[in-house]
Formats: sequence, structure tokens, C-alpha cells
Amino acid sequence: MNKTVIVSNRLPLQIQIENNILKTKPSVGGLATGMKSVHEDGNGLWIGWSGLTEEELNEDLSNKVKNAVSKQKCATVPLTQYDVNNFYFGFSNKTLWPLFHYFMEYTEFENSQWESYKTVNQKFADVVLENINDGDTVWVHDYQLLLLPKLIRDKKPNVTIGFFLHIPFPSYEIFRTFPWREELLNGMLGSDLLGFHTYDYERHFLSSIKRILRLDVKFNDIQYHDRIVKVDSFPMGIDYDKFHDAALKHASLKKEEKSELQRRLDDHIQAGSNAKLILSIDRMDYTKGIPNRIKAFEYFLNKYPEFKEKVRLVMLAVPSRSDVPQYQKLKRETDELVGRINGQFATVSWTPIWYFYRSMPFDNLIDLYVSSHVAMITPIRDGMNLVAKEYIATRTNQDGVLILSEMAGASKEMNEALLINPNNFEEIADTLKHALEMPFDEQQSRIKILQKRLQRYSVEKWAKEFMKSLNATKNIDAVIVAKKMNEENQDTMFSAFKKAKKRLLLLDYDGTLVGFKNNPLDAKPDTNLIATLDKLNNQEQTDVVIISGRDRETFEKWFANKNYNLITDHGVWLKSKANDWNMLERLKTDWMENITPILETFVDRTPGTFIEKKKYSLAWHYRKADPELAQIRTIELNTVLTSLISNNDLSVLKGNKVIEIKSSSVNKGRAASRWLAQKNYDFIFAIGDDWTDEYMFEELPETAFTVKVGFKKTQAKYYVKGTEIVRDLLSKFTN
Ligand code: GDG
Repeated sequence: MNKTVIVSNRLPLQIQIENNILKTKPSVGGLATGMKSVHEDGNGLWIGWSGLTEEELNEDLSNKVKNAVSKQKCATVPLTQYDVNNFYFGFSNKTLWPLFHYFMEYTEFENSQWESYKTVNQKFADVVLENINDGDTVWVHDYQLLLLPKLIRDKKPNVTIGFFLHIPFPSYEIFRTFPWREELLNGMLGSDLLGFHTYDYERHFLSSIKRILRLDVKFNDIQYHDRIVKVDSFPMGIDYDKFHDAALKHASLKKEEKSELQRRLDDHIQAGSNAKLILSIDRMDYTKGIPNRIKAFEYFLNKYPEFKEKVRLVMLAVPSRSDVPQYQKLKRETDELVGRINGQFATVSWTPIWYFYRSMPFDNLIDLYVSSHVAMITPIRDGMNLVAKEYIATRTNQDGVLILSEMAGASKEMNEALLINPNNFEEIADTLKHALEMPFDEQQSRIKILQKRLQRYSVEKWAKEFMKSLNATKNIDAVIVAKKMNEENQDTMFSAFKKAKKRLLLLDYDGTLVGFKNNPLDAKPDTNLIATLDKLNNQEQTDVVIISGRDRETFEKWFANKNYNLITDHGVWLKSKANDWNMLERLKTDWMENITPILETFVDRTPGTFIEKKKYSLAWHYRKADPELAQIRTIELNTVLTSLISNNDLSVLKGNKVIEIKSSSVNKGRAASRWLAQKNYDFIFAIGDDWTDEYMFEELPETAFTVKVGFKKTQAKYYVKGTEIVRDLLSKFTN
């Protein structure tokens, strides 16, 4: 039976050792809840670090941990103290976390930490690989494990891999500064499905993919080698019922059953007719905008002094990553700010800020949520922010107001909250006043809509939607008509080749025999290629034809001393072996002077593009241009050209990062047919990567072995990944 494996940095368990006795208890976090059904299903498994380093465990304890976690359907990844310092506190939290949250000034690029990040991702891969088989599904979580999908894919190509990023993916301008950017992107692309909280993060990711890896992206599909990688947004929800039910239960508590915290909160509320509580809850993290929030509150008290002694900011900051210096600095700054403001504004009966630097039990969290008239959640950057959602879920009377930063992913789905820019104190102060004075009807109508949405798109639903999309990727292969040229197909082909008496090999040049270069004139044949072509060409009873859209002059230069069969200009010119060049089609070229100025206007407006003037065609190359601009321009150019050429016997071909205009009456298909008519071939092989090669595939008889280079829709029977595999395949013809 196939299984689903979840992988995250930490296991959803808390493990403690006291006096050599091991205690485990399940974590109650959002992720653990959301993944519950996925984890419980069938023989599911969760892989992650236990939270105890190898140094803390002796052999006996280590075995105990293994046994204890395996009872909870978990497996541990062994990490040393060095790993934790360098991979987790180091690279994950001093490089990726600040960079992905746009805190460039906090971002460290430290090679030894990058090495540790790679080592630890490999350690995770080792444990995953020990536990999976073909057909299984793996769901990897978050920024600590960005390299893991590729490490799994390389060893186990037949598993389905999903990845979800819980933090923002930054814009290309930020991401491009990252020294190991290609490796990180390739790591992620080991997945079949990549999930983000919002469409913006997805868009930023795709932009980096296009600009840095120069891959083709169609809507949200990335063409990556011989696979399609899907990218989509899945906004993470909360366990709505858990929070809502806890709040209902809380409302029914008798006075003596209430917590100490709740009694103190009640005291404040009952102190005056307009006494209100403003809530702030976050991990103590510089992305959460805690100092900004305090300063904005100070600004508010100065601007609207009538609220003094009436409102109180209740601030829970949960200790987090306190080994990292930036977090220590933030703690000091927060302490100072709270001290200064309380010192400045406090009266004998009122302190403006109640500040808790600790983590609280769930019941106290509920006390805070249900008692607060306003929640002020103002992160500078936040992937999603679940606190904002939890506050809404606990408002069982449908009163209360949420002030939410537009920099939190949650703001995309929570339009009924009061959205603010966390850097605009004026706006925050005014919004806070608005929130404190908002009529009940308005509070209710906003909360109602928000609750409905949160209830529907819960964390369970989120996990289900992700799994549904991930499972759907399993069927993508069925959409591609061509089969992969694998060992078995190769055997069939080579044995047909051996048996045959008259063999023909039709080879496209660019993108097939050689890779693409920024300047087409740099794509000269190298000595290895010439050696292979020589061998092929010298085989008995074998005709090798290089059939290309290149112009005759270039091939004349490149293959000057060779007696190859060459067809150039998409089939205008033919040179067979030692014979002279022969014109197959007589073509007009007068149209070129009308089309050139049009192409020139596109070159002027699209930096990095240029025109290649061939004898019988014009090509506009955009390989070096900004991919997004180029995409817009190709659509524009296509529209302009199609309307111009309709009665000119011209056609527009969209090639690999090139648009070519040429006469309709010439194409590789016609040229290939002419060649075929000369002899009675009993073995035909044709290979090419481009649209122009499709004409050739179409014209060849059913028995031909037609091969597409790359992973696009094709008429060919087989496909191979890239030029390296093509060369490998061709050299096998000569053995
Ligand atoms: C990352 C992303 C994204 C907080 N204090 C206490 C406590 N909590 C719970 C809350 C909430 C969770 O912690 C915090 O979640 P957030 O989403 O707000 O923030 P991050 O920890 O930064 O999470 C974030 C998230 O991943 C999910 O993808 O939304 O953007 O940064 O559930 O209730 N729980 C208890 N005591 C506390 O004192 N029991």
C-alpha cells in the first residue's frame, strides 16, 4: 500500500527527558492539527528532528526516543549540536528567514552555514529515502528544507513530492542577492507541486524561476527537464472549531472557575464604562513589528489623550530563537520601549501596557482572545499569521475588531478587517480610534463574513486541498503524448537500426545537437560533436542529414571541409555530401524590407533582443531579454505580424526564445519528404526540439523513430531531456 510521508524540521511531538525517563506529548500547533488526517491515514509517517541533539542522547536514550516516536508514527532525523547551531540557528534563521522577510540588513551569507544547511538537508533525505518506496507521496514543509525535494527526486524519481513554504517568497530583486540562488531553486523544483500562502508569493517565485533559471512558465506550470512542476497558492487556515468551541466553553465558566489572568482582565474591563483591551500576540520576532506597534500605540495616546486610563495594550510576546543576536536585540528594545511608555503615561490606577514575555497555556490564550475588544496584529512581514484568524474564531458574540497589517499573508483573505500599513503610525493611530469606536452593527457584519470564510477554509481543508492538487500531478504524465526514450525503447530502435539495409538520420541542429547560446553565432559545433557526426556519416548504408533553419552561409563556414548532407534555411538549400549547393525552393525575399522596420521597433522597445537577418527569413531573438517583458512583446509582435502577413504567403514560427518569419511554402517537412523520395529507407530516425521540427515529424512515415528534445507538446513518438542525452543517443548509433 502506498503511503504519505510528512517531513518538517520538527516532529509534531514534544519530548522531554527527566532523570533518564522519557516523556512525549503531542504538539497542539496548527500544522499538527492540519496534517492530522494526512498523518493518520493508512501507514502514514512523519519525519523530523526530535528536538534533542545527538550529544544529549546516549545509545540507550536514543533507542528509547526512536521507539517512543515510532509509536506515534514518527521517525527522527539525528542532528548534532553543530547542525542545530549552523543549519537551524545559522543558515535557516540568520540567512533564509531575514532574507525571505525582506530584512536584508539582518541577512548573513556564511559559507560554512550553507554547507551545514546542505549536510542537514541530506540527513533528512537519508531518513526519507530509508522510508519510502516508488509510488509513495512525500509532503515537505518550510524553509529549513528547501533542498530536500531534489535530494529525494534524484534518488527516487517515482515518488510524488509536494512542498509548502510557510513564510513569504520574496521578490526577485531580493532573492537575486542570495549567493546560492540556483541551487535553492533547483532544490525546490525537485517537487511536483509547490505551495505558497498567497498568489503574490507564487508570483515572486515564478519570477525568480524565469529570470534566474530561464525556464519556461505557462500559467502556473513550470517546464523543468522532462517534468512539469505545478505552483499554486493554498492559504493556510486554522482549526476553527477548536478555537470557537473553546471560546463558547469559556463563556459558560462560573466566576470561581475563571483563571487568575481572566479575573485580572475582567477587573480592567469593569473599571470604567469605556475601558477596553487591545490585544497583541506574536512570537518575539523582528518580522512581527512589535516595536512599531508599541510606538504606534504611544503615538495614539499622544494624539488621542481622551483614551488614557481607558485602554490598555495587552502584549504577549513568546520567546523565540533567543540564541540569535538580532532576537536578543529586539528583546532589549521591546523591554526598553515598554518601560519608557509605561513610565511616561502610567497613573496610580493605570498602566498602558501589560507585557508578558513568555508562552501561555492554551486556556490563557483563549482568555486573552475573548477579553480583547481589538486585536492589533501589525507585522512588518508575515507569511500568513494565524493569530489574526484565531482571534476572529473566538468572537462568539460577533463583536470585536481586527486591525491587521497588509504585509501579512492573512490580509489577502481578510478584507473585512481594518487593514493598515505597519509603518504608518498616523494611519494606525486613526484606525485604532476607529476600531475602539466602531458601532456594534458594523463589528458584527465584518466578523460574520470573516468567520464564515475561516470556518469553511479550515486548516484541515487546506491540507486536503493541497493533497488533492498533489495527487492530481500524478496524472500529468498522461497528458504528454510522447513517451520517454528509455532503455527499452532504445533497444528496440537500435535493433531495427542494425537490421536495416538503408538508414536515414535527420538531425536538427540548434537545441538538438548543440545547446542555445545568447548569440546564435557562438553555437559552433565542438570537436566532440564533429567526431560523432564523422563516425555517423562514415557508416555504411547510413545517410545523415543535418536539417536546420540556419542560413547556408553559416553552415558553409562551420562544415567547410565536411562531406555531410546539409539542408539549410528550413529547406531552401540542400548540399548532399561532396556535391554543390542546390536550391530546392525558389523564394521571394522582397517582403523582408517591409517587415524589418517593424521588427526594429520591437528591438528598440525590448532591451536584449536583436534581429537575425537570414537569406530567406527574419528572426527576432529574445533569449537575453527580461522574460516577462518578452512575453508581452511576443504576443504584441504576433498580433502585428499575423495581420500583416495574411496575404503574403508568409508564416510566423515561434521557436525557442525566437520568432521567425519565413515563406509558408518552405518547411522542414517538405524538405524531408523530398529527401525520402530519393531512396527506399527501411530505418528512419528524426530528432528536433522546435516547432519547425514538428513539420518534419508530421511528414515522416508511421514506422519512423521520431524524437522530441525537451518536454513540450509534440507529434514525435518519443522525447529526451536535452542535448547531452541526444549526443549520448547518437554515439550509440556508431557502436
Ligand atoms: C509561521 C509563519 C504562518 C502564540 N503564542 C502562544 C501560542 N501561539 C500560537 C498561536 C498561533 C501560532 O502560535 C503562531 O502562528 P503565526 O502564524 O501567527 O506565526 P509563526 O509562528 O511566525 O508561523 C506565519 C505560519 O508559520 C503558518 O504557516 O502563518 O506567517 O511566520 O497558532 O495561537 N500558543 C500557545 N501559547 C502561546 O503563548 N499555546
